[in-house]
Amino acid sequence: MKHIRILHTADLHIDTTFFSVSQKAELLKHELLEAFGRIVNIAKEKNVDAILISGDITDNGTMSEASYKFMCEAFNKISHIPVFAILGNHDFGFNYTFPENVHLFGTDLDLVSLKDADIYGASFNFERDISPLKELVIKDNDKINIMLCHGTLNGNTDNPFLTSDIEKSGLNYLALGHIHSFEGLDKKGMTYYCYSGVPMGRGFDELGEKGVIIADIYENTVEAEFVPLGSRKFVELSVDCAGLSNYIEVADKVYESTNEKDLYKVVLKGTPSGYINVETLNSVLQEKLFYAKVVDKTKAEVNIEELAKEQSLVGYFVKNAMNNQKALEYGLKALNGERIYTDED
Ligand SMILES: [Mn+2]
Repeated sequence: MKHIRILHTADLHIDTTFFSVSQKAELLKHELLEAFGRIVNIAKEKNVDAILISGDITDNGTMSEASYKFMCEAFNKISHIPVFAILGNHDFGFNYTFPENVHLFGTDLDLVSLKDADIYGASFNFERDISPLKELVIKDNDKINIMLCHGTLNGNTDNPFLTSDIEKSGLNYLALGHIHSFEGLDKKGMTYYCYSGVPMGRGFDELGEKGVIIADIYENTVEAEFVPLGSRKFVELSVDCAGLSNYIEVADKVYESTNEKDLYKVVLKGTPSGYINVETLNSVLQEKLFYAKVVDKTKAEVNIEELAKEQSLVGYFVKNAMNNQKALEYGLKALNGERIYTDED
C-alpha cells in the first residue's frame, strides 16, 4: 500500500517585528525561531518522510544572520528528511540557500518524485497573480500526489484559487499557506486540504493555539493530526465588570482565567458598581502577566441629571453633552484624568 507521512507547516514569518507588542518584541522574535526548532524536532519524533513549508518563510524577504544560521542548523539536524518549501508573498527578494535536504521550488510549477509520492510546488507568483494550482496537470496517477501552494482560497488577490480548482486537481493532499489559522482538514473531490496556520501567534489578530499538521497520506484517504507547538498564545479575554467596584477587584477576576505565559487583550464589559481606573489596572496587570493591555468597553452608571445640576466644569459639560452618549462617556473620563482606550489601541 502506498503511503507517505508528512509534516505540513507554513507562514513561519521569521524575523517578524512584533511591533504591536513592542516591549516584548526581541524575546518573541527569538521564540518564533525556537518554535521553528520545535517543528524540526517534531518531524524527527514523528518519523515523517517529508516536511512541507508552504510559503512565507520570512516576514519581509530577509532575515538576520543569526536567524539564517539557526534555520540552517535546524535543517542540518534532520539531513535524512527531505524538506520541500515554496516562497510566499512575504518572501519578495528572498535570496538564501538552505542545506542540501531542502528543495526550494521556483516560480514555475515543478515536481520532485519520492518512492510513493510526487511532490508538486511553485513559489508565489509576483509577476502574474495566478495560482499554480490552476496549471497543475498530474503526471502519474498511480502515485500519491501532493502539492504546496501559497495563496487565497476563494479570494480575489494573492494567487487566488477556487474550491473547484481543488476539486478537479486530482491531488491527494494540498498543503496550503497564506491564511494564518488552521480551521480543520477539508476535502473536495478526492483532495484533502488545509491551511496549517502560523507556528506562533504574532498579534491579537492571530489568537489561540498554533501548531503543525502531521498527515498520513494514503491513496484513498488522509489521516491528519494538529500538533500544538506550545508557543505563547495571544488571547482575548472578556471580563464582565458588573458588581466590581475598583481595579483591584477587576484584576483579581482577570487572574482567575489567565496564566503568566500568554499575552492578553483584556476587554472590560458590563457596568461596574464603582469607578475602575483603567490606566492603573493596565499597569498592575502588566506587572503580573507576561503581557496585557486593557480595552475599556464598560458602560458607566452615572446619574446624568444630578451631575448636570452641579456648579462645576463637569456639571457644565454634562448639561451640554447630555444628548451624545459617546461624548458624555469619553468626556467624563477625560475630565477624570483618564486615558481613553478605544478598539484601535
Ligand atoms: Mn503569511
